[in-house]
Amino acid sequence: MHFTRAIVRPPGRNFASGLTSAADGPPQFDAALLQHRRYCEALRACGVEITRLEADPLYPDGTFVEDAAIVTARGAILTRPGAPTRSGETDSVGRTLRAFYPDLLKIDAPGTVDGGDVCEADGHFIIGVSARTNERGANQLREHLEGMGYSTGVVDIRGSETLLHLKTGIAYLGDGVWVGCREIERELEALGGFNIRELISVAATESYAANCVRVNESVLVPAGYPRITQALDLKGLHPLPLEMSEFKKMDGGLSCLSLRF
Ligand code: CIR
Repeated sequence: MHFTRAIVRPPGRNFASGLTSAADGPPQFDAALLQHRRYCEALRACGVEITRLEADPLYPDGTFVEDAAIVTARGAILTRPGAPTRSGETDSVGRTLRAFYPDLLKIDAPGTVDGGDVCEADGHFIIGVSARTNERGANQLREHLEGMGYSTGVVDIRGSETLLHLKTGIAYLGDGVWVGCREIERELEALGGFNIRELISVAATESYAANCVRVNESVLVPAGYPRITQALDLKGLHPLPLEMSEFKKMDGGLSCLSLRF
């Protein structure tokens, strides 16, 4: 899919008060802002026009905008994030998205969905049931997506100790090429229903880099993971390494920082 737009929200001053399971210490605000700026520059370099939301002190995790919506070529769905402290993030994302998608759909209670649990591969959507996305939410999302003419599949990642979201462990790079950490590989292959021409396995030491993002002719990848970066380069996928250290401290990956469409 060719992207022309992205919605982002820079981290706010209380970013360090968000949710995290990482034990790397609190993120540094100035460094996070700089990393976010570089992320936006990379998106622009890939040909994407950026709409920037204001940081909201009520929502320290609000910079992870991907969790608040599922945005597709045929329509968009506002989620109902699974963490109670994040549920209000959808208000401002919804206001902005309506300018592009007047018929915005939504997930209703008691369903919950985090956008990080939804992975699109050429019109097929894999939905992860996780600690954040429940079965009711996944089913509502399937109905919405299938109503738009897409196909869907569900994978249960609740047994995983390391995957916060489905896309913590996999990324689809187009043309049948996937990136996956070992933990999710088997589930992915068992799921079927979509094209797996090639699966690039991410080493356990580089598992954070499984969350990479294809944006037009490039792949945004976290800096500091030489094996995956080299593998992408060898395949002509144009990796663009971006420093993500401060977002990693808050359990966030590259994909979470934008809604691309
Ligand atoms: C959270 O726990 O909700 C945030 N601190 C991190 C969310 C990361 N989002 C994502 O992987 N899609």
